[in-house]
Amino acid sequence: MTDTATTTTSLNKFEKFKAQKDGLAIRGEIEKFAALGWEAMDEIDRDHRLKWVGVFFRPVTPGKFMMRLRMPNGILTSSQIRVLAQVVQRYGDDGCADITTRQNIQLRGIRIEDLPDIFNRFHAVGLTTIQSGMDNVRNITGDPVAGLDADELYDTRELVQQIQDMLTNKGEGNPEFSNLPRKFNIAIAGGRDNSVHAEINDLAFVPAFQEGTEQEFSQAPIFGFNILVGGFFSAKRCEAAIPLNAWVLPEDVVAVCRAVLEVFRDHGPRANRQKSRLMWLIDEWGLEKFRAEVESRLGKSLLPAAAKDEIDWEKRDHIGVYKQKQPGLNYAGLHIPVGRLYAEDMFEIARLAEVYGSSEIRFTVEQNIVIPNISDSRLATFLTEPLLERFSIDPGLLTRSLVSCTGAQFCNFALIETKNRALEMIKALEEDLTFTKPVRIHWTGCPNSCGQPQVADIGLMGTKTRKNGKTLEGVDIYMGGKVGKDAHLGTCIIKGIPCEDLQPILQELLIKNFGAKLKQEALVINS
Ligand code: SRM
Ligand code: SF4
Repeated sequence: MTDTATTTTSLNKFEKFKAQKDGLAIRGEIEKFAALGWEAMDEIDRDHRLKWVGVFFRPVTPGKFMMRLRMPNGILTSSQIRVLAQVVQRYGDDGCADITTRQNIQLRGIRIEDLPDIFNRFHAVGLTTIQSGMDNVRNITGDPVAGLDADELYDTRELVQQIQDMLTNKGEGNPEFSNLPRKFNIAIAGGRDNSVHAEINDLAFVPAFQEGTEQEFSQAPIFGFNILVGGFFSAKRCEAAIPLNAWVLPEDVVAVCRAVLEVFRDHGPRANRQKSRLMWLIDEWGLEKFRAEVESRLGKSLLPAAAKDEIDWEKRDHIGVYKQKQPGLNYAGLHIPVGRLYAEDMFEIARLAEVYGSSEIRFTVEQNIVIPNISDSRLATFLTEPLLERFSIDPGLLTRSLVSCTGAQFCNFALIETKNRALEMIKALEEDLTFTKPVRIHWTGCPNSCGQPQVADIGLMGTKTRKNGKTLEGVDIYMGGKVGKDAHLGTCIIKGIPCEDLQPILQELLIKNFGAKLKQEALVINS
C-alpha cells in the first residue's frame, strides 16, 4: 500500500483498526448502535469509526456526542439551519452548536438513539456529516463572500462543492478517500485577501494570472490558481504551506485534488501518526518527486507557477455591512462571540435570512456569520433587529477578532478552558484599554492548534504550568502571525504564563505592540 509502511507490524493502532474494518462500514450500522446504546457499543466503533460519519464520542460528556457537519464554502440555507436548531433544541441545556475555524458547524449534546432520525432529517434538506473526522478530508473552505464581492477574482462556491462531491461521492461516502494516512485540509481562495488562510492547508489554491512566456498564454493573462502544499499544524510541528511551483486552470482543480490525494493515500507515511501529514511525505521525497508523482496521477504535466499570486490585500473580517456587486444588495457580517450558538439563535438567524435576505447564511473561518442579499430598502429595518444587539455588526476592536477552539468544556485533549475564559478576558481588556485597530487574539486549548494561534496577532495556547508548588492552567503566548498578503506564521515568545496572571501581560503586549492606551491615560490626553 505505502512506500513507508508496508508491514502490519510497523502500522500504528489506527492503521490496524482501519485495516480490520473501514470507517465507512459503520454507515450501515447506525440503527444497530442506536438500539444498542453507547455503553454497549464496541469501543473502536464508538470512539473512532463513528467519526467517519461525523459523530464524535466526547469522553468529557459521555453519552452526549458531538456531530460535525460538512458545509462546502461555509454556506447553509435557512431550512438547513432550522433543522440543525431543531436537533440541538431537543437536548435542552446540553444542546448547542459551534461555528468552527473551518467555516463549519458542530452540534452538541447528541444522543446515539437519535442518530437515525437526525440522519433522515439531514438527508431531507441536503446536509451531510460524512467523512468529516479522522483520516478524511475536512470541510473544504472557500471565500465567504464568493459571488457577492465586486473585487473577487473567482467565485469559489461551485469548485468547492465539486471537490466535496468527488471526495464524498455526493455525500454518500467514498471508500476511495476514506482511509488516508491522516487528516487533510483543502482551501480555495477566490479574492485578494486570502480569507481562507491558504497557508495552513495541506493543499491550497490561490488566485494567479498566467501571462507572457508560455506560447499558449501569449495573449491576455489567463486566470487560474497557484498551488500550495503541505501546510499543517500539529502538536509536534507546524509548517506553512510551500509552493508546488504549479499553476492550474479552474477546470483542472478537482482533478489536481484527486491526484494529490491519491499520492498521499498510496504513499503517505502511516507508521507514526505524529509524522503522517502530507508535509512529511514531501520531506521524504523532495518537492520534485512529489510534483512528478502528482503529474503522473493527473496524466499530464503541470505548468510552472505564475510569477506572482494575486493575494495583495490585508485580510478582511467581513464584520459590518458591505455593498455587494449586485446593485441594491448588501451583505451583513454578524459577530458571533466565540462561535457559540443556541437553538433560539439559530431559529432567529434563519428568520433574518428569510425576511431580509435570500434565505442564505454563510460562515467564516473566524467563527462568524454573513447574511447576504439584503436589499437597500430593507437594510435600515434589518439593523434594528434585536438579535444584532448580541450578534453585533460593530463589536469592540478586540471582540471582533476573537477566535477560540472548543477547549475543556467538550474536548478531552484540552489543557485549559478556552471559550468562556477568552470572552471574559476580552471584556476585561476592553474595559481598561482603548484601541485604534482590531487585534486578532486566538485561543487554543492544547498544542493541536485548532484555534490557530500561529496565525494570530496574539495567540494563546493552553498548557499546564507551575506556580507556588501548584499545577495551574496556563498559556504559551505566540506573536507575529500575519494573515492576508505575505501571510506567515507567528512563533512562541513566552511560555507557561498562568491564566490567572495573564491579563496584565496581555495589557502590556497590547500597549507596546498594538497602540492600545489605558482609558485613564486617554482621558488625561484628551482633557
Ligand atoms: Fe482540530 C483534533 C476541534 C480545526 C488540528 N480538533 C480535534 C478534535 C476532533 C479532537 C477531539 O476528538 O476532541 C477536536 C474536537 C473538539 C470538539 O469537541 O469540538 C477538534 N478542530 C476542532 C474545531 C472544532 C476547533 C474550533 O473550535 O473551531 C475545528 C473543526 C474544523 C472543522 O470544521 O472540521 C478544528 N483542527 C482544526 C485546525 C484549524 C484549521 O483547519 O484551520 C487545525 C490545525 C490545522 C491542521 O489541521 O493542520 C486542527 N485538530 C487538529 C489536530 C492536530 C492534527 C495533527 O496533524 O496532529 C487534532 C488531533 C488529531 O488529529 O490527532 C485535532
Ligand atoms: Fe481540543 Fe486542543 Fe483542538 Fe482545542 S486545540 S479543540 S483543546 S484538540
